[in-house]
Amino acid sequence: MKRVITYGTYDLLHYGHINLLQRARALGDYLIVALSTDEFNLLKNKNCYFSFEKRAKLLEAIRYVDLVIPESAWEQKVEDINLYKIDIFVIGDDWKGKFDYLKKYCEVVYLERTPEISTTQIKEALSIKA
Ligand code: C2G
Repeated sequence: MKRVITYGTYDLLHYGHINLLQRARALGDYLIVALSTDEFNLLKNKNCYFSFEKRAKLLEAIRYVDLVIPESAWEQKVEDINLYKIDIFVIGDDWKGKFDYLKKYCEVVYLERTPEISTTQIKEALSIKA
Protein backbone atom coordinates (compact mmCIF):
# COMPACT_ATOMS: atom_id res chain seq x y z
CA MET A 1 0.00 0.00 0.00
CA LYS A 2 1.72 3.15 -1.23
CA ARG A 3 0.82 6.12 0.99
CA VAL A 4 0.84 9.68 -0.30
CA ILE A 5 0.59 12.98 1.59
CA THR A 6 0.03 16.54 0.48
CA TYR A 7 -0.46 19.85 2.30
CA GLY A 8 -2.49 22.96 1.66
CA THR A 9 -5.17 25.48 2.54
CA TYR A 10 -7.71 24.39 -0.09
CA ASP A 11 -9.94 27.44 0.39
CA LEU A 12 -12.73 28.01 -2.15
CA LEU A 13 -12.06 24.54 -3.55
CA HIS A 14 -11.60 24.63 -7.35
CA TYR A 15 -10.61 22.38 -10.23
CA GLY A 16 -6.91 23.25 -9.83
CA HIS A 17 -7.05 21.66 -6.39
CA ILE A 18 -8.94 18.66 -7.76
CA ASN A 19 -6.33 18.23 -10.53
CA LEU A 20 -3.62 18.12 -7.87
CA LEU A 21 -5.47 15.69 -5.60
CA GLN A 22 -6.38 13.39 -8.47
CA ARG A 23 -2.75 13.15 -9.66
CA ALA A 24 -1.43 12.82 -6.10
CA ARG A 25 -3.77 9.91 -5.39
CA ALA A 26 -2.82 8.26 -8.70
CA LEU A 27 0.78 8.03 -7.46
CA GLY A 28 -0.26 5.57 -4.73
CA ASP A 29 -3.11 3.77 -3.00
CA TYR A 30 -3.96 6.10 -0.13
CA LEU A 31 -3.93 9.91 0.01
CA ILE A 32 -3.71 12.01 3.16
CA VAL A 33 -4.33 15.75 2.95
CA ALA A 34 -2.79 17.82 5.75
CA LEU A 35 -5.16 20.79 5.73
CA SER A 36 -3.92 24.13 7.03
CA THR A 37 -5.80 25.13 10.19
CA ASP A 38 -7.32 28.61 10.50
CA GLU A 39 -4.54 29.55 12.95
CA PHE A 40 -1.79 28.24 10.62
CA ASN A 41 -3.32 30.18 7.73
CA LEU A 42 -2.77 33.36 9.73
CA LEU A 43 0.94 32.45 9.81
CA LYS A 44 0.74 31.84 6.03
CA ASN A 45 -0.85 35.26 5.64
CA LYS A 46 -3.92 33.65 4.09
CA ASN A 47 -7.34 35.06 4.81
CA CYS A 48 -9.63 32.02 4.39
CA TYR A 49 -13.24 32.32 3.32
CA PHE A 50 -14.20 28.90 4.75
CA SER A 51 -13.29 27.62 8.21
CA PHE A 52 -11.08 24.56 8.71
CA GLU A 53 -14.17 22.46 9.46
CA LYS A 54 -15.91 23.48 6.23
CA ARG A 55 -12.73 23.07 4.13
CA ALA A 56 -12.21 19.62 5.69
CA LYS A 57 -15.81 18.61 4.92
CA LEU A 58 -15.33 19.51 1.26
CA LEU A 59 -12.04 17.60 1.01
CA GLU A 60 -13.46 14.52 2.78
CA ALA A 61 -16.18 14.37 0.10
CA ILE A 62 -13.58 14.01 -2.67
CA ARG A 63 -13.13 10.43 -3.90
CA TYR A 64 -9.32 10.89 -4.19
CA VAL A 65 -8.93 11.84 -0.52
CA ASP A 66 -8.72 9.06 2.10
CA LEU A 67 -7.90 11.08 5.22
CA VAL A 68 -7.75 14.75 6.23
CA ILE A 69 -5.47 15.77 9.09
CA PRO A 70 -4.69 19.27 10.43
CA GLU A 71 -1.60 21.15 9.31
CA SER A 72 -0.77 23.49 12.17
CA ALA A 73 2.97 24.10 11.66
CA TRP A 74 5.60 24.22 8.90
CA GLU A 75 7.73 21.79 10.90
CA GLN A 76 5.30 18.88 11.20
CA LYS A 77 6.02 17.21 7.86
CA VAL A 78 8.83 14.86 8.99
CA GLU A 79 6.76 13.74 11.97
CA ASP A 80 3.72 13.17 9.70
CA ILE A 81 5.81 11.17 7.21
CA ASN A 82 7.03 8.89 9.99
CA LEU A 83 3.69 8.67 11.83
CA TYR A 84 1.63 7.85 8.73
CA LYS A 85 4.37 5.76 7.05
CA ILE A 86 4.33 7.99 3.99
CA ASP A 87 6.03 6.84 0.76
CA ILE A 88 5.48 9.98 -1.33
CA PHE A 89 5.20 13.68 -0.45
CA VAL A 90 3.40 15.61 -3.20
CA ILE A 91 2.76 19.31 -3.69
CA GLY A 92 2.31 21.79 -6.54
CA ASP A 93 5.41 23.03 -8.38
CA ASP A 94 4.88 26.54 -7.02
CA TRP A 95 6.79 24.99 -4.10
CA LYS A 96 9.48 23.38 -6.30
CA GLY A 97 12.63 22.74 -4.32
CA LYS A 98 11.21 24.02 -1.03
CA PHE A 99 10.62 20.55 0.40
CA ASP A 100 13.66 18.71 -1.02
CA TYR A 101 14.84 18.18 2.58
CA LEU A 102 12.07 15.57 2.85
CA LYS A 103 13.89 13.37 0.30
CA LYS A 104 15.72 11.81 3.26
CA TYR A 105 12.38 10.41 4.45
CA CYS A 106 10.29 9.72 1.33
CA GLU A 107 9.95 10.41 -2.36
CA VAL A 108 9.22 14.10 -3.11
CA VAL A 109 7.08 14.95 -6.15
CA TYR A 110 6.22 18.46 -7.39
CA LEU A 111 3.23 18.40 -9.71
CA GLU A 112 2.54 21.13 -12.24
CA ARG A 113 0.01 23.68 -10.99
CA THR A 114 -3.15 24.22 -13.04
CA PRO A 115 -2.16 27.57 -14.53
CA GLU A 116 -5.31 29.58 -15.05
CA ILE A 117 -7.08 29.28 -11.71
CA SER A 118 -6.38 30.31 -8.11
CA THR A 119 -8.33 31.09 -4.97
CA THR A 120 -7.05 34.68 -5.15
CA GLN A 121 -8.40 35.04 -8.69
CA ILE A 122 -11.80 33.72 -7.58
CA LYS A 123 -11.90 36.17 -4.68
CA GLU A 124 -10.92 39.07 -6.93
CA ALA A 125 -13.52 38.06 -9.53
CA LEU A 126 -16.15 38.01 -6.76
CA SER A 127 -14.49 41.10 -5.17
CA ILE A 128 -13.98 39.30 -1.83
CA LYS A 129 -11.00 40.61 0.19
CA ALA A 130 -8.17 38.43 -1.19
N1 C2G B 1 -2.69 24.09 -6.75
C1 C2G B 1 -2.61 23.69 -8.08
N2 C2G B 1 -3.12 24.49 -9.04
C2 C2G B 1 -3.73 25.65 -8.72
C3 C2G B 1 -3.84 26.05 -7.38
C4 C2G B 1 -3.31 25.24 -6.39
O1 C2G B 1 -2.05 22.62 -8.39
N3 C2G B 1 -4.23 26.43 -9.73
C5 C2G B 1 -2.12 23.20 -5.73
C6 C2G B 1 -1.01 23.87 -4.91
O2 C2G B 1 0.22 23.80 -5.61
C7 C2G B 1 -1.02 23.04 -3.65
C8 C2G B 1 -2.50 22.66 -3.49
O3 C2G B 1 -3.12 22.87 -4.78
O4 C2G B 1 -0.26 21.85 -3.84
C9 C2G B 1 -3.21 23.51 -2.46
O5 C2G B 1 -3.04 24.86 -2.80
P1 C2G B 1 -3.09 25.95 -1.62
O6 C2G B 1 -4.33 25.76 -0.84
O7 C2G B 1 -2.77 27.28 -2.22
O8 C2G B 1 -1.87 25.44 -0.73
P2 C2G B 1 -0.67 26.30 -0.14
O9 C2G B 1 -1.20 27.53 0.50
O10 C2G B 1 0.33 26.40 -1.19
O11 C2G B 1 -0.21 25.35 1.07
O12 C2G B 1 2.96 23.35 3.95
C10 C2G B 1 2.57 23.58 2.63
C11 C2G B 1 1.46 24.59 2.52
O13 C2G B 1 0.43 24.32 3.45
C12 C2G B 1 0.92 24.59 1.09
